[in-house]
Amino acid sequence: MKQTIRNEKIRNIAIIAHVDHGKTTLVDAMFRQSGLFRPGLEVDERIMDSMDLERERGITIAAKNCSVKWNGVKINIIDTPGHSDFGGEVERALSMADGAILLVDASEGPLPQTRFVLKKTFEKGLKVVVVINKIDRKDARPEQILDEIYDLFIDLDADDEQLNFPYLYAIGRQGIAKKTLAEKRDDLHLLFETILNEIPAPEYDPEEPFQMLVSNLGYSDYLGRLAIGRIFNGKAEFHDTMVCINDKVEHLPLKISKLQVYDGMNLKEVDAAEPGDIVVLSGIEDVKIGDTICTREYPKPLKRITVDEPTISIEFTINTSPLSGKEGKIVQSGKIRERLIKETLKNVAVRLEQTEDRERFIVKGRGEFQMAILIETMRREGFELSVGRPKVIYKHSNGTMLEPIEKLFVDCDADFFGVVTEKLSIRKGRLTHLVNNGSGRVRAEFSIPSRSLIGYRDEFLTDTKGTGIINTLFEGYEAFRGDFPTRFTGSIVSDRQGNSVAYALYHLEPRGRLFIVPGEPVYEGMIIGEHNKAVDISANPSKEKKLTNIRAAGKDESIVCSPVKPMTLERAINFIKDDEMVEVTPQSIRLHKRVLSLKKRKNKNGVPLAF
Ligand SMILES: Nc1nc2c(ncn2[C@@H]2O[C@H](COP(=O)(O)OP(=O)(O)OP(=O)(O)O)[C@@H](O)[C@H]2O)c(=O)[nH]1
Ligand SMILES: [Mg+2]
Repeated sequence: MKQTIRNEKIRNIAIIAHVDHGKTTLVDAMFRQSGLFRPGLEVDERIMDSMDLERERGITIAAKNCSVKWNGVKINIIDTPGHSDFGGEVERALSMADGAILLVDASEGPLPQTRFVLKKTFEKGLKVVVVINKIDRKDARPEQILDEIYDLFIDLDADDEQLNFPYLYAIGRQGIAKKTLAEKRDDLHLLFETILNEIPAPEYDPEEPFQMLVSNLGYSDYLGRLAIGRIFNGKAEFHDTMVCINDKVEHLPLKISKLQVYDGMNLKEVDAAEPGDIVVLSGIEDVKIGDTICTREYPKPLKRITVDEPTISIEFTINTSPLSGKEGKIVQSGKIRERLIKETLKNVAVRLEQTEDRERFIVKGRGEFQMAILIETMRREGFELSVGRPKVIYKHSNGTMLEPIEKLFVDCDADFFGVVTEKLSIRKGRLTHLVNNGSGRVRAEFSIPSRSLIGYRDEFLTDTKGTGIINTLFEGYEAFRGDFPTRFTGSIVSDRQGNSVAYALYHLEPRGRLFIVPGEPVYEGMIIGEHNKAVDISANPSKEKKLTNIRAAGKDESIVCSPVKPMTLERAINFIKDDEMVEVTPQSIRLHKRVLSLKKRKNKNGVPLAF
């Protein structure tokens, strides 16, 4: 029998939870208490959320590695995002870990993404430590939440050992973890000790040569491509020659030009790395997530990382509007293609499909928010492009069309529940569970097509006056439930190029909701507003008032246009219909018809052609 050993000097953990349950904040506290910052040093909050968009939105988008030391043991931590669109990041992070810290908000309890991440952890057979977090919340109900967590474990078919999970109560923001609620504690020592005692140290076979699974990629101007992953067996040293086994089982030779390990949130260069550690290795350009790096003599690939299939696709094209090239630096299709390929290398949940048209790409992912973040990142990098409406990915089986279905969890005031149910049933949602305990709030569960939820979140917030909460969980594919209109309104479309003027916009206001303010450039086919009625109308937003020399007393209008809610990228991609697109540049977000010319959009009877 093979003898394996554990490297007791290391622990590898992923921190997982539903969105906002306090993962990144807990990592801050772990940093502070493991002596990473010198006392009195001013440190930003949520230090691991280092990307600009993460800081702006207050959420984690990409999983990131770091490490802390406790009692001579190095704990490699992977902070993961909680938003369901970034679920692929969690799956990738778990491939580096031996255990997970599952955070659950002491008031909200286990939510859909808690279930998703816990299920993934069970599939990987990883040990779980439960932390009931934010027990300082006024509405905290930690004991009840513990019961709910048990129920969730049972629901996910946990075995007896898994059901006997270790748990702690915590206030991550204050850096406190304790075993019982009554206990007085003011630090996280118990959390560190629980990690050391409960999470198994990485196991390896001393007979096996070096094997590393590439779980992430990085890039450095000096070193080029960086392969990030865990060493499953063996040791690696600076200058060693190895091979990288890719998805086609080709062996690509490489020489390790630098080896680094995580030290706090930084990287530290080392001469050699041990089995079980997470390393950043340079020396190979052509490496992909899922590849194995191993020795030339005993090349044995590890199991590749698999993640759930994408369910949403979105079309990217070059910007073809008359204003193209004026605001962005990067406009060519080749550059867009290159950038999208780079994204698929880094982000395992994103796929790229090339179409016959060289200027058109189909990007597939987990949700429209993930797509919006990608587009936003690209526009900040100087790209100009056009994108279509997110579409769900259908499948076919035995002649039936199948579509992705989600579980939708609604929590809202009973007063608003009527309008919510009405809207969801138009969208082919089916109520599957309802709890109305008379407290004034209703909790309900619906089974609903994923396509129905594209753009629904905003509407739900409006319908519940911002007080409702919705969460979704991907359930699987089911038979197509039939069509329904995505939008009940039409578009107000500019019929010419020019600049918008207050006079014209003021007179268009009664027709619907405008997206532009006076003085903005417009072009034929550009959508300048939402029409109240279900059809599109053409308008001239640059029409000036005719000057007359007779002034009727009191008739002179001093025109003040109503304020316009600025169009965000997410709203724009959710608003457009299939025959419309969003033009994205570093400075602007404009909506337009796919066919810009009014003449071409209409057939000879003057009726707009269905696209
Ligand atoms: N009351 C209370 N609030 C907390 C605590 N820990 C974190 N928060 C707050 O919860 C919010 C979310 O915290 P994050 O650490 O960003 O949560 P996260 O789980 O990393 O979120 P995602 O990565 O986006 O899924 C922030 O406003 C924190 O200040 C806590 O112990 N108590
Ligand atoms: Mg976070």
